[in-house]
Amino acid sequence: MGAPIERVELRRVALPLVAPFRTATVDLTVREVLLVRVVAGGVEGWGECGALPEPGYTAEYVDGAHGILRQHLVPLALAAGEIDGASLGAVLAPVRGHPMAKAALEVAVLDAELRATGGSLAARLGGTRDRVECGVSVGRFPVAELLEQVEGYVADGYRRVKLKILPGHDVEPIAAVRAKFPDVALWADANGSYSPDDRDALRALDEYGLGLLEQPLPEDDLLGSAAVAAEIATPVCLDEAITSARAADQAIALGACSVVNVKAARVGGYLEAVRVHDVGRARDVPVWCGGMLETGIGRAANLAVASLLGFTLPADLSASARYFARDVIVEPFTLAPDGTMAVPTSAGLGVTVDLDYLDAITLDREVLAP
Ligand code: OSB
Ligand code: MG
Repeated sequence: MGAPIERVELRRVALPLVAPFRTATVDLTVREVLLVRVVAGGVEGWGECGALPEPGYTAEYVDGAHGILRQHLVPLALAAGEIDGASLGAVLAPVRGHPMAKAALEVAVLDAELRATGGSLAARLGGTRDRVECGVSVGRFPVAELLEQVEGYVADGYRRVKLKILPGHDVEPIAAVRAKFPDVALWADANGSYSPDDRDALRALDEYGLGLLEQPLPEDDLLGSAAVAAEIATPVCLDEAITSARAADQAIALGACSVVNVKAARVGGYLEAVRVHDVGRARDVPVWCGGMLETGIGRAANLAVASLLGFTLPADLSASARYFARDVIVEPFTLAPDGTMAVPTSAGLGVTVDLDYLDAITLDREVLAP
């Protein structure tokens, strides 16, 4: 099935962020991002790698993803002959780990395949909604600035606000936002920064009516997460810990979470993200689409997967302008006043890459061929 890959371009670009993004584990003012451009059967496809420049969120980082793609993943794909999105996973399986690098190659292959046949990625994944409910993930700021940021996002219409917290920087920002916006749907994301000994601090968050608390403990502490989930009223959601559909199934079975953040980058691709979604549906656990501060290329793919019916909570999918003064696609993504974004409907990712702008912000570009 499919066509042999003729060539693969690995391109690194840098986009300044409109506001800094600081979490317990990440500190960014520029989004440096690795893009993958595949040509198969004479048709081009694009993918975006979720990896950040530093290995603070998970172990992957831009240089590492670039290296594993150049040295291992792309050569395997080029040597595989006829290939498509569905068969790529088995071709890449000899490489352990590196889910973000694999996901970037997978989505580029899917985009090329779908642009050749005319279907949208959303339809290919089984998505049925034409609009997705959107939230916004806000980095850490001094409280006055945080309130200003949140005020802008609430005015824009975002359906919920997610705050980044860590021990010692939790109650103050949460209480301030809750006091000023009593009705806003509010979530908190700890990025694994608490320890099981911080139970009192975590219990203290129950007062603020949070919709969920994301990844309170380190990613490998599922039993600890189950203990926290049993002890606090706020629903526990896992992000970093959910590395596959199997991991999701086991985390839910253990009681480690009652909500799952689905990020295709973190689970190795959009096809596995659909399987995580299916686990959520089978176990009656709500899932929602997380993000990695993607450009319009990755955002298009996230909108496609978020259009599946099991994604029942607002996504970390915000308008292009929330991240960048200028996005890398010709038609930037915009938020409707009702807090939704349209799912692209044309072939593949359904977006047109702005090559002139991309060239202007390119740091490095290489082309690999058989
Ligand atoms: O933990 O969800 C996270 C961004 C980079 C790394 C980790 C996370 C995030 C976000 C951003 O929260 C969500 C977005 O893309 O808007
Ligand atoms: Mg998170």
